[in-house]
Amino acid sequence: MAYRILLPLLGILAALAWGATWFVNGTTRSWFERDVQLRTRLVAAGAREALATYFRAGDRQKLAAVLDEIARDDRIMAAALCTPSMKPLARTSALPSRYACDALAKRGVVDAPKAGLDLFEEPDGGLVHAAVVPILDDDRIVAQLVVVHDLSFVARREAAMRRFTVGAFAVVALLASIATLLVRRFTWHRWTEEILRVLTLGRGVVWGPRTRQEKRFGPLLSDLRAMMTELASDQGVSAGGKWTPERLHGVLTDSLDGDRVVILANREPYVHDRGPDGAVHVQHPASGLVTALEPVMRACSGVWVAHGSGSADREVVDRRDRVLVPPGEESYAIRRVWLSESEERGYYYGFSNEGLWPLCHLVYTRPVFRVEDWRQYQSVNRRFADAVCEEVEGPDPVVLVQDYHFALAPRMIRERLPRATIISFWHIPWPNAERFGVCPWHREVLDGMLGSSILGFHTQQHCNNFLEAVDRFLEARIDRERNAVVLGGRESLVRPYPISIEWPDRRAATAPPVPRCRREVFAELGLGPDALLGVGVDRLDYTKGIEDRLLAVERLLERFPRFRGRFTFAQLAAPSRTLIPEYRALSERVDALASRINGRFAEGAWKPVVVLRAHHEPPAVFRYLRAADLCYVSSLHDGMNLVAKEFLAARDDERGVLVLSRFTGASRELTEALLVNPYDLEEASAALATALAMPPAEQAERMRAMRAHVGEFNVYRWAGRMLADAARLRKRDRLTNRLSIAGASEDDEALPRAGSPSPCARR
Ligand code: ADQ
Repeated sequence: MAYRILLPLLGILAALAWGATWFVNGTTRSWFERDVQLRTRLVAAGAREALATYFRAGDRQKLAAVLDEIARDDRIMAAALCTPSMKPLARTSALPSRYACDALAKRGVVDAPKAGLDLFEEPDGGLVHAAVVPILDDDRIVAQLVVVHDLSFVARREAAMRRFTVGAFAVVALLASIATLLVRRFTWHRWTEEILRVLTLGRGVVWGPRTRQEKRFGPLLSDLRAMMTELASDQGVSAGGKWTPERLHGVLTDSLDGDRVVILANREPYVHDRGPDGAVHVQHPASGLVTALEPVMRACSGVWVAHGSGSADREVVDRRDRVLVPPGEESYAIRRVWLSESEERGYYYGFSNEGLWPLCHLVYTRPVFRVEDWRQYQSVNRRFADAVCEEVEGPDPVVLVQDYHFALAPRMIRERLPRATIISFWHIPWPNAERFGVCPWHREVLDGMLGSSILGFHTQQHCNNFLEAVDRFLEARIDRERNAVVLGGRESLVRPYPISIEWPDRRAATAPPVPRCRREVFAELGLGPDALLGVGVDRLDYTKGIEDRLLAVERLLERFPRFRGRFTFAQLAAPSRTLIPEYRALSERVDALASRINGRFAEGAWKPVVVLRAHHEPPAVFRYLRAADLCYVSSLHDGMNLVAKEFLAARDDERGVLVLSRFTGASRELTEALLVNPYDLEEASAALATALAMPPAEQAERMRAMRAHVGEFNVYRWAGRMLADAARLRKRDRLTNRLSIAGASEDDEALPRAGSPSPCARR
C-alpha cells in the first residue's frame, strides 16, 4: 500500500529538484553577470583619470602599467587599451588573442563603441566575459578599455549548487518517505486533541474539569497568544516599506502602547539668544545629534531634557523650566537644566570634550583627565537623571539617553526607575579596549552605560569594541550570540543602529532650485559662470580633518594646473568648543593654512580657498550644498558624519560628487562615493580631480544609488528600529513577570503585577 503514496511523492520531489536547480542556476548566473558588469564599470571609472592623463602624454609604458594594475584583481584575466577605432595601444601579457583590439573589431565591437559590448565565450569549456568601455576625456571618447573577466568560477559554483540542491532534495525525499511510513503506523489523533485542549484553555473552552496545573498556565497561555499576534505586527515594523514620521509614530502608539519618549541630550534643539538688536532669536545648533533627533521628536512628541545654554533661554521657559517647540508648531517640550560656569567647565568642556572626545577618536590628540572634571561629570549626570525622572509619566517610561555626555545617567535613572526602558545611543566611535583603559574611570563609565536596556552604536565595529572593553574590565557575562551583556542579573543589548537624516528632507524641499542656488552662491563668492566649486561643512573640530582637506586642495592645484584659476573650495566652519585651547589653536592653524594656499595660487580676483567662519542656519548650508560640484568630507575619524548624507539630500538634481573619508561611519554605507584616506594627499587630490572631471551620467548614477540608500535608511528607520527593539524587550519582560507569577503559589496573590502603576521611587 505504501508504494502508492511513496511513488507519486518521490516523482513530485524529483520534479521539484529539477525545477529548483534550473531556477537557482538561472538566478545566480544573472547575478554574476550583473556583478561583473558593475565591477567592469567601477574598474573603468577608477582608472579613467590615469588612462586619460597617460593617453594625453602618449606614455604607453604607463598605460601598460595601469592595465597591469587592473589585471591584478583575481577575477580579471587581462585588459587592453585600444583607440576609438579599435587599433591596439597597450595590453597585458595574458590577453588571449581572440580578445585583442583588432579581433574584437572584427566581431563588430567597433560599430557600437558608445554602448560598450559584453561578450560571452566558452573556449575549452571555460566561461569568459569581455567588456569594452569607452574612456572619456572632456566628454570625448579618446580610447576603448577592454576588460576580460575569467568566469570559470561561475561554472564551478553552478556545479556545486547543482550537487547541493540534488543532495538536499534526496535527503528530504528520504525523510518524507520515513515520515509517511511512520504516520501510517501511528495515529497522532490523541496528540492533536491534547494540544488543542491546552491551547483553548484560556478561552474558556474546557473539556472536563480544569486542573490546578491548567489554571496556573492559563494566564501564560493567553499571553503567549497575545504575543503571537503582537509578533506578527512586529514583523510589519521591520518589514519593507518606507519609514516616515507617521510610521514611526505608529510604532510608538501600536508597539509601545502610546508611550511618549523622554530624550536626554546635552545640546538643545532650539537655543534662544538675545541678539545685538535686543530681540530674542532662535538658533538651530550645528550638531549632528540635533540634526538627527529633532525630526524624531517632532514625530513622537514628549520631552527633550537638555542644558539651557542660550542667553535668553531663561526668559522664555515656564515655571517648570519648559518651553514648547518648534516655534509655531509646539509639538514637544524642551525641559532646560541650568548649569553653573564651573559645572559646565568640568562636565562639558573638561571630562566630556577634553577627555572622552579625544579618547574615542583616533586622531592623535591626547585626552586630558582631571579628577575635578570627573566629579563635576558625576554630579551633573545626577542632576540630569533627576530631571528625567521628574519628566516621566508612570513607572516604566521609554527614555532615550544621548551620547558621551551622559555615560553615567543610565545607571542613575535605572536606580530610580527599575522598570524603565532606557535606550542609550553613543554618537561617536568607541575605541578598542586597550585605548579605552586609558580613562582612569573606565569601569565606572562602563557600569553607568550598562544601566541601559539597549546600547546603540553606529557600527558593528564599535559594538565589538564595547563588548571587548566590558569583557576586559568588568565581571559581567557576555552573550556573544545575542550581543548582550548581563550584569547584576540585568541584561543590556548592544546593537548597531547607523544614524541618518530625515528623508524627504524638509530643508531640501524648501530650498530654491539648484540653478538659483548656484547663481547666488557664485555671486557671493565672486566666481565666474565657468568656475568649479567644492564645499566643506563642519564644526571647527580637529576630528573633521579640515587642515588635511585644505592640503588636498593645495596638492590638487600643484598636480593638476588646469584647475588653477577655476576651482574654489568654500569651507563653512562653525566655531565650536572655543574655550578649549586645542580648538582655538586649530582655528588659527586653519586660517594660516588658507592664507598660505591663497598666497601661493591666487590670481587676480580668484582665490582657491574661502573659509566662511560662522554658524550658518540650515537653509544657508543647503544652498551651498546645492551649488557645489563636489563636497569633500575628510574626517580623520567620525562616528557617522551627517554632512555626507545632507549633501545627497540636497542634490535632487542628481549632480555633484561626494568625496568621502574612509574613516567615517558613513563610508560603510555610501560605497558609491569616491572613498579616500584623508591623510594620503596623493589619493585625496586625485579623487578631487576625478570628481571635477566626472561625466554627468556617472555623477547621476552614483547619486541615484546613494540617494536611494539614504531614502530607505533614513532617521525614522534608525529610531523605529530602536523603538521596535525596545517594544520587544518590554513584551518579553511582561511575559517573564507573568511567568514568575504563574510559577508562584496560587495563594501568592500579594505579588505585584507588571504594568501596575507605582510611584517613581525618589532618592
Ligand atoms: P557632529 O560631530 O556634530 O555629530 P555631523 O554628523 O557631521 O557631526 O553633523 C554636523 C551637523 O552640523 C550637520 O547637520 C551640519 O549641517 C551641521 N553643521 C556643520 N557645520 C555647520 C555650519 N558651519 N553651520 C551650520 N551648521 C553646520 C556627532 C558625531 C557624528 C555623528 C553625529 C550624529 O560626531 O559622527 O554623525 O553626531 O550621530
